[in-house]
Formats: sequence, structure tokens, C-alpha cells
Amino acid sequence: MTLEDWGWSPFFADSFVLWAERGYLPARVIRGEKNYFRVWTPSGELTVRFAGKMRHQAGGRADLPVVGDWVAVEPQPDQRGLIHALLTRKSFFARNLPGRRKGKGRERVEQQVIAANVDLVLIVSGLDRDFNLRRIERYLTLVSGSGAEALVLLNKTDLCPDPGLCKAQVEQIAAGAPVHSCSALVPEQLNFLFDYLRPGRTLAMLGSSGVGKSTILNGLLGEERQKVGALSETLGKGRHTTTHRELFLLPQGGILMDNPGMRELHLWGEEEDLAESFTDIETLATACRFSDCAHKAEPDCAVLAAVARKEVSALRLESYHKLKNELSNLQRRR
Ligand SMILES: Nc1nc2c(ncn2[C@@H]2O[C@H](COP(=O)(O)OP(=O)(O)OP(=O)(O)O)[C@@H](O)[C@H]2O)c(=O)[nH]1
Ligand SMILES: [Mg+2]
Ligand SMILES: [Zn+2]
Repeated sequence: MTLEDWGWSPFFADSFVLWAERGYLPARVIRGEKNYFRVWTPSGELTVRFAGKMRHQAGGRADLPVVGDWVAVEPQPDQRGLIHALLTRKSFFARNLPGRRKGKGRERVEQQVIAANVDLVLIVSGLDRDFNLRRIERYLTLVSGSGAEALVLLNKTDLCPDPGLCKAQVEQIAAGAPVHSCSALVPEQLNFLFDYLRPGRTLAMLGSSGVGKSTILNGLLGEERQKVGALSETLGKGRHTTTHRELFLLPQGGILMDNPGMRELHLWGEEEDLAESFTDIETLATACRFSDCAHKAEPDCAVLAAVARKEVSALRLESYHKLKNELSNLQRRR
């Protein structure tokens, strides 16, 4: 295994120069638990924690390493180490962890970086009760501001009466992202993913609990490395079987991140991110009479006209308004 197999490139080497002089190792965070990290380094895997100074100097939680990050590590005895620095990120995605400020009634916003240095995000959705176009739009918007590319993976074709129809519906809203379907219970059906894998490229799976992320990982690894959990019978939802993020080196070359299922996804990003996930609406908008048209009730609105002609679904426009609102509220609070 080499640094390049784990995704190292001149981009990261540039920001490591200073740290190399001090004898630190370049390391990739491959597993995040509550109180410690595992990193891969050219001299083996280490269990690491942050140097105290790093925690103090971090401007906020977003400046602390997450799974996928490259860091500078000082090796210590017993396969341990200290993280001294976070190397510049090539991409990262984040969500908003809203909460209430103590005492005040106002809502607080906090950016939570989920993962870093991912090249391609597989938005995994189950073709069972999990299937929801609006949720897929939300995930696509999350990825569009991140610097990573997106692919929608519809799993559990065996449970769906018409997988072709579902795939066509997703293609309409996917803004050009590739859409694939499979049943992860048949590992050969995962072979299409080989086209997206190459040494050093990092893929990550996001989706609700129970959609089959860990099953897909096991299928590609050819062994049951990750625990897989049955769905709750009453709710038809997963039981949050995977509880930490982890990167796996695939035998086909490439790296795949398994993630815990997401409960709720509040966006962290800019309104501009919608330009990538709603290309159809943004393109139509250039023909609206007013350049700042909100596509709600304005005269000569090209978007509303397309909805009236049923070229764009009213639900999709509603979803666009909702996400835009969420992002502009976020921008105000920040
Ligand atoms: N019928 C069917 N079941 C599947 C398929 N893929 C996964 N499953 C089942 O779905 C359940 C959940 O799978 P997991 O791989 O644990 O799902 P997960 O996305 O990793 O869930 P969390 O770790 O909780 O986020 C298990 O019972 C799997 O056997 C599929 O293609 N078809
Ligand atoms: Mg899992
Ligand atoms: Zn308009």
C-alpha cells in the first residue's frame, strides 16, 4: 500500500512541506470514533488524538479533522500518535446542526463537517419505503456545494415492482448526475461501480439507515467486514447499525467510505448551490421577465409556465423553494 493508494496527491504534498521538516508523518484519517481516530500512515495504522494546541487554535469545530482528512501526525510509542495539523481539504461536505441557544429562544446554527476529500458521493436510496424524490434532491444539493461529484444509487430493485420507472423519475431530477440501480444482495450487480473506481479515488456512501450501504461495501470487498442490520418491521426503517465513519481500501482499487445512516439532513451551504442541483429550474429562470423573479406569482415567469405545461413538476418547484428558503435563512443567521 502506498500513500497514493490512499488518495495522496501533489495537492496535499504542497501543504505538508512545512510539517515534513519537523519529522511528522502524512496520515489519512480512516476511522472516527467518539474519542479517538485511526489514521493510516506509511509506517502503519496508528490510534491518534489531537495535540492540545490544535484544539485551542481551531476557530471552530469545522477546523478539526474528520474522516477522509489528511493530517500531520507525530508518531508516539505503542502505535499511537498526535495530530498536529489538518492539511488543506480538496473537498468537504457539511450539514447544519440546528439547536436552541441556551436561555434565548433563537435558533442556533452550527456547521458540522461530515467528511472530507471525497471525490464522488454515492447517494444511496432504497427502492422500498425509503424511496423519496424530495430527499434525493436534498442530498444532491448537499453534494453540489462540496467540491465532490454525485451519483444516485437506487438499491433493492428486488423489492420494487417497476425499478425502471423509479430510475426514470430520478433521472428527471438528478441534474445530470448518473443514476444506477441494483440489488446489493447480488454482488455482480455492483460491477458497474468498477467504472467509477480507480486507485486513490475516494467514494463515499450517504443515505438513510437501512438503505443497504454496508451491504454494498461488503459486496465490493467480497467479505462481511461491516455489520448489516435488518429493518424494523413496523417502520420499515433501518436501526442505525453502522455507528461510525470509516474508509475501506477496495480490492478493485479505490477507497470507499461507509457512513452511519442520516436521521435528518439540514443543509449547510449557499443559495448558489441550487444552481447545480436544480439546473432545469435555473436554466428556465433566465427567460423570466424579472431577473430577480422568485417564481411564485410574477408575471411572465418562465418557470411557472413550465410547471403549467407539466414540464417541471409542481412538487419539484415546491422543493426548490423550500431548499432555497432554508439556505437563505442559514445565510442570515450566519
Ligand atoms: N431485499 C433487499 N434487501 C437488501 C438489499 N440491500 C440490503 N438489504 C438489506 O437491508 C438491510 C439493511 O442493510 P444495511 O447494509 O445494514 O443498511 P445500511 O444502509 O448500512 O444501514 P445503517 O448502517 O443503519 O445506516 C439488511 O437487512 C440488508 O440485508 C437489497 O438489494 N435487497
Ligand atoms: Mg451500515
Ligand atoms: Zn420566474
